[in-house]
Amino acid sequence: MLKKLLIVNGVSKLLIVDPEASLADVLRKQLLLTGTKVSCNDGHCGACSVILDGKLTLACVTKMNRVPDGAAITTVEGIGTPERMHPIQVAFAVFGAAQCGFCTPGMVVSAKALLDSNSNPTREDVRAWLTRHHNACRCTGYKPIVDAIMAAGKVLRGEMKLEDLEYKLPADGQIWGGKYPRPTANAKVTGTIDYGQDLGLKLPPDTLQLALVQAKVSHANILSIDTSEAEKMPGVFKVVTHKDVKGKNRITGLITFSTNKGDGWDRPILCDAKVYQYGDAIAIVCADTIEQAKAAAEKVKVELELLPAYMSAPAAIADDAIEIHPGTPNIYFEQKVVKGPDTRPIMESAPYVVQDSFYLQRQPHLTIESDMGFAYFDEEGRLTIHSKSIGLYLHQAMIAPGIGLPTEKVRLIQNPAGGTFGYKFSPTMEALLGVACVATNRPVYLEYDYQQFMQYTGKRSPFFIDIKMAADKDGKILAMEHDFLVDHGPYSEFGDLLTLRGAQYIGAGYNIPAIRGRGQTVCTNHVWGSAFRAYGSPQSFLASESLVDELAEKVGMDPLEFRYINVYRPGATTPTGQEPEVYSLPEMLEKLRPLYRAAREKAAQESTPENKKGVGVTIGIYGCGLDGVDGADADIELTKDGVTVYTTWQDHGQGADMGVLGTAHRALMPLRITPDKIKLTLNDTGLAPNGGPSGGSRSQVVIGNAIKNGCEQLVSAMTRKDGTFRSYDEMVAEKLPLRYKGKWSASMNSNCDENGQGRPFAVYMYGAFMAEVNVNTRTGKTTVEGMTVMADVGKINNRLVVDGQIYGGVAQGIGLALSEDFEDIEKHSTMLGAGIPYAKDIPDKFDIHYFETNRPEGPFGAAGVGELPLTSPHVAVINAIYNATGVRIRHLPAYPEKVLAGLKEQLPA
Ligand code: MCN
Ligand code: FES
Repeated sequence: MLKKLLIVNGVSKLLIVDPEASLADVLRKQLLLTGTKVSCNDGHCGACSVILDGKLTLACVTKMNRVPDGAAITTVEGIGTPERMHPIQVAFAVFGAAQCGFCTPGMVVSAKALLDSNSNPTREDVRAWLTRHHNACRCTGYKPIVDAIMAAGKVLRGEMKLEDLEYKLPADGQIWGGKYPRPTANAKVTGTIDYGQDLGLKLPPDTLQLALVQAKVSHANILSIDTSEAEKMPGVFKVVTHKDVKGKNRITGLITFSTNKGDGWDRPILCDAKVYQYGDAIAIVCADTIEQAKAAAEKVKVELELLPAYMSAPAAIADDAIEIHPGTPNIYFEQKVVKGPDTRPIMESAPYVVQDSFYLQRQPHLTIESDMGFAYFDEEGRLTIHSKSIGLYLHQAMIAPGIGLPTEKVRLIQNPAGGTFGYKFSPTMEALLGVACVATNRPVYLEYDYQQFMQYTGKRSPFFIDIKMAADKDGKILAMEHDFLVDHGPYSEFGDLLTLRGAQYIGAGYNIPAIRGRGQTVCTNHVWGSAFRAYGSPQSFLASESLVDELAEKVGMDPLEFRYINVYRPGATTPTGQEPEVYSLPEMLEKLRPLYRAAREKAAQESTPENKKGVGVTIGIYGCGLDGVDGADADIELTKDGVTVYTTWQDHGQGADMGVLGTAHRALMPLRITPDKIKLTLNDTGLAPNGGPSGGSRSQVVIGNAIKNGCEQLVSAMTRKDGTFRSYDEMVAEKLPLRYKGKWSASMNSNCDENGQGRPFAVYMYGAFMAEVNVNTRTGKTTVEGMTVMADVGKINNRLVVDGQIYGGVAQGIGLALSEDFEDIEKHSTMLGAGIPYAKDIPDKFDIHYFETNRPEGPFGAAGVGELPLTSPHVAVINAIYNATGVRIRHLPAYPEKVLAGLKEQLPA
């Protein structure tokens, strides 16, 4: 042990530390300074940044034996507090630079170190600094962070007053449509919000620490599991295996399509008969300390009979492939599309026909926070599970039978989440915590390290797509055919729904009178497919938005003009045969046209043989909601102090708090209450009614409508005959109800049928993307130099949130185009290895143009936004690479070596 005297945030602290412990662990666990976050533990993410003797330092990779005695350390807590925020923190809040907020303390500390060393940096200096210091952010696309640091610099240099930076309520008191900072912003920028890992440090002392015994192979029969040696290890309370699970020991995928050949009960909580993928949980060691739990996990002996591992859809459908789930074929679902007349004669006679094949990779979510949670029995004897779940009631239904408890005996609560981007649509952590808590009857805590997180959480499912399109002599699209495989990994959970997404979005945006298509869902042994932002559409648009460029070229038209004549106009229908609710695409392309022409001209002028510039465009569309009749509940209660909203609008980091507040405040405008009088009681199945999951960009529309409905009921109950309003005391005196049940359902919708035809969503989001790239022909490296987004997300609730959604989603699209993958289970299990984009990888030239078309079915005209920005920006990049070089990348990501190989093919033999 080492005795260290440190000056932490200006205060002397005497500490006895393990020389091998990291500075981050000492700050977090011994000093409870939990503003310093730990995630990658590898120096890749910067969430643990602190200032050590004036130098920006990654605390997770700094061992205590390297920290000098007497060192001065500044953490986020030393920069400012919620009562006295530093200008950097104020700027982060008002620029929307903190979304999930998990990277934010590290960013704030990094910004402080930068401005201490360079009081007047340029935007490029800021971007270079954040990149050099590995400050990664998965939510914001970096631009709001750079904006915030630049503004803070101005205040610090005395060029702007702090009051001018701070948010002020507009004179009319309206926050809808404005830039009100989200309610959690101050806690995020000061590092005072507790995420799951922070709450985990504050659990009762008898909490058991859990370590998983996980498969190190991808497909095997389990012959035996021997826990005897592990049970005898120091500190071990119990080793939980499938034998201890009282219920069905399965997480149900809640199959809703009768044509699915599986039954949805294919995912074990703890493996019993088979291992289906690398990382599958086989046992849980429950011990006093995490070190003891991990040591004992090493001693669990699992005897396996190896089986062939099918690591891609084509491998799993080969003639000699065995069934991964015996009794269910590896192709377990098929979705057809039959729209309009037969396509074959059209393809045979059309003047222009193109066809091609595409592959979109297994994109990892790469949240900065990994996955963790805890469980205990509450005062009513309910198994209570805290996690990052984004579908609390959904997950209750998916895990309760497996654990062996009635759903009402399982209470789920969402912790503040450091990003999910959809992976938390799948419950895994929740079920593991549940069975461990039931088996031990003690509070339990489980955390994945970053490698476990990468290997044992779902990923975007790869699609292999063959596609063909025909156009007439004027360039009007006549017909489309497609055939695709979905590599969904071993678990069926929502795989059918994902396949339907292919049917809904391949070719979306264009009026295509005749379509024949087929999607097949394939069981494989690679990591299971889970929801990922824009679910199913990046795969779909890779195929159709690439092929549309190819068709435009064949017809001899400019890609933007070709799109312009084919996009939805009145009379057009979607691939599912639905009439769009608005027609904003033509106007968007008109607005994009001059920008596009200027960009193409600039690219042509600036291109050199070594640095070729190009411009690509795409359109993107996504529905808001779950298919068919989606609905939500939200309770609105009048209290002595104001109004409380109760619902489950789970917060990934997107800004559920702001969504609820902005919508409720707008709906309660007649009462003229200020936003601070609206209290949010969210995301606890014990306290709030079911708003449904936060997926499918549904919350603003569906939950927003339920909130609006509840608020309207309250306002109506408070209204006197003369139009004035009763006070709380008057409502009580008149014995009028104080709590109102807001409800909404999309009853105008219908599910798609076996031919993929229906009216699945009442409200859609529409967009167009333009990417400007530079391709270095010597290295093959593509750099995105500019992004322009045209977005119709209906009327905007909060501008900061919506801007942030678009910047962040498009940044993930750039990563998808160029660097991100999870194919190699070892190499791609770190943030860096999986290709996370840093600040310099995302352009600073990044413009958004809004088209706020009123949505009659949306609350106050709003559509959703979350998924629009990741529908097709990656294809705009791919189309731009083609425009620059003539190389078309069909198998993503566009690694430099693939671009180089394409360039080589162009050379004369
Ligand atoms: N909003 C608005 N005005 C509109 C539409 C939306 O101000 N016209 C706001 C809403 O109030 C909400 C946000 O934008 O705060 C997103 O709203 P919506 O599109 O309804 O989506 P959800 O709230 O259902 O959020 C989920 C969506 C999805 S599906 C994923 S995945 C996703 C995403 O949002 N994951 C995210 N955005 C994310 N952002 C962050 N930072 N982290 C994630 O994990
Ligand atoms: Fe940066 Fe979420 S706000 S990772």
